[in-house]
Amino acid sequence: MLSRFKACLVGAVVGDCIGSNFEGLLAVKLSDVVNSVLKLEECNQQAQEKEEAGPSPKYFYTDDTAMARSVAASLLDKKHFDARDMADRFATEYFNDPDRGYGGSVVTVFENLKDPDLIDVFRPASMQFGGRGSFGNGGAMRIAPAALFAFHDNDLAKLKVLVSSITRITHTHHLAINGAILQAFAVDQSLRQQQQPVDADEFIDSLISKMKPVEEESSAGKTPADNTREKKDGHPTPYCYKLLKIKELLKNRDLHVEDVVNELGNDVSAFGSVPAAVFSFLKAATQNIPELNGRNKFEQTVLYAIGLGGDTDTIATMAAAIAGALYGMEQIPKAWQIYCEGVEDAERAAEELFKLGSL
Ligand code: F2R
Ligand code: MG
Ligand code: MG
Ligand code: MG
Repeated sequence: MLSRFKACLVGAVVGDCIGSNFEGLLAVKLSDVVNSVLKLEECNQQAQEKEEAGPSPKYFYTDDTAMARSVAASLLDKKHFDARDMADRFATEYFNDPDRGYGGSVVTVFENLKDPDLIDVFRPASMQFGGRGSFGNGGAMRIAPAALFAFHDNDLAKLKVLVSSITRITHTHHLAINGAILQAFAVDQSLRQQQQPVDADEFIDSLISKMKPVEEESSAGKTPADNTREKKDGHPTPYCYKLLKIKELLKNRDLHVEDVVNELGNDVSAFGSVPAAVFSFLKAATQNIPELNGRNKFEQTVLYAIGLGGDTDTIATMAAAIAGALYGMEQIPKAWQIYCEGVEDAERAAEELFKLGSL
C-alpha cells in the first residue's frame, strides 16, 4: 500500500510534467507523446552508460502539482482540514511562483485571499463569475493527497466533506466540487481495488453508486439558472450520466479519440476533464492500445490521457493519480521519475500521509 500511495502522488506529478508539454493543443498525435517520453528514456540510458550523476529535471510541473503540494503540506502539518492554513498556502505558493500556468480567473481568488482583513476564506471563491463560482478543474486536479489523507478512515462521507471544503477555497460551482469528489472517489476506489485486471463495468457502477447521492443532494433546491450546464447536458446527475457514457465508450471496439472528446470533453472545466481522466484509466486498464504496445498499464494511462489533447496536463495528472494508486511505483519508469520536477517531494509527502494513517 505504501508503494500505491507513493505512485498516486508521483504519478500525478509525472502526468502533469509530461502532459504540460501538450496543454492547449486540440489534436495531439500519440506518436508525439511517445516521443516526448522516449527523449527522457534515452537521456537516462545515456546517463547510465556514461555513469553520470542524475542531471537536472527537463519537464516542469505546473499549477496542478503546485496546488496539490499545498494540499498535502497543509494536511500533514495540521493533521486535519484547516481552511485558513490551506488558503494561505495556495496564495503564498502562487505569489512566490506565479508562472506555473494557473487558470485565468483563479488568480483573482489568490489576490483576494491576501487581504489581511479577510474573515471568511471561502468568500473570494464564492464571488467568482458573478457569484456562480468557477467550474474549472482546479479543485479536482489537486485533490489526490486528500484521498490519501482520508484513506485509513474508510469513510466516504468524511472524504466528501474534506474534498468539498478543499475545493471551495477556490471553486464553489457544484460541477467543480462534484468533479473533485468524483476524482477523489476514483483514487480511493483504485487504492482499494484488489484484483487485476480491473472490471470496468464494476468500477464504474461502484462510482455511480457513490456519486448519485452526492449529485442528487447538490442539485436539490437549485434554481434552473444555477444549473446552466446541467440544463445544457440535459441531465440532473451529469457526472453519473458521463460515467454511464464511459461504459458505452469502452464497449466500442472502433473508438476514435474524437468520439471520446465529443462525449466526455477535454477542456479546463471539471465536467469536461474528470470523466476523461477516469476513462483514460479504464481504457488502459482493460484494453490493449496498439500504439502503446510494450508500455505497462501506468504508462499507457498517462500517454493515452495526453493523447486526448486539450487540457492534457490536468487530464494526465488526474488519470495518473488513479492509475498510480492501483499499480504502485514499480510501474512508473525511472526516467520519468528522474526528469520530472517535484517527484522526490511527492514521494516524501505520500510516505508521510501513509504514516499518518498508521498513527
Ligand atoms: N490555465 C491553464 N492553462 C492555460 C494555459 C497555461 C499555459 N501553459 C501558460 O503558462 O500560460 N491550466 C491550468 O488551469 C486549469 C485549472 O484552472 P482553474 O484553477 O479551475 O482556474 P479558473 O480560472 O477558476 O477556471 C479556468 C477557466 O474556466 C472558465 N470558467 C470557470 N468557471 C466558469 C464560469 N462559472 N463561467 C464561465 N467560465 C468559467 C474560465 O475561462 C476560467 O478562466 C488547469 O488546466 C490547469 O492546468
Ligand atoms: Mg497545469
Ligand atoms: Mg491543465
Ligand atoms: Mg485520521
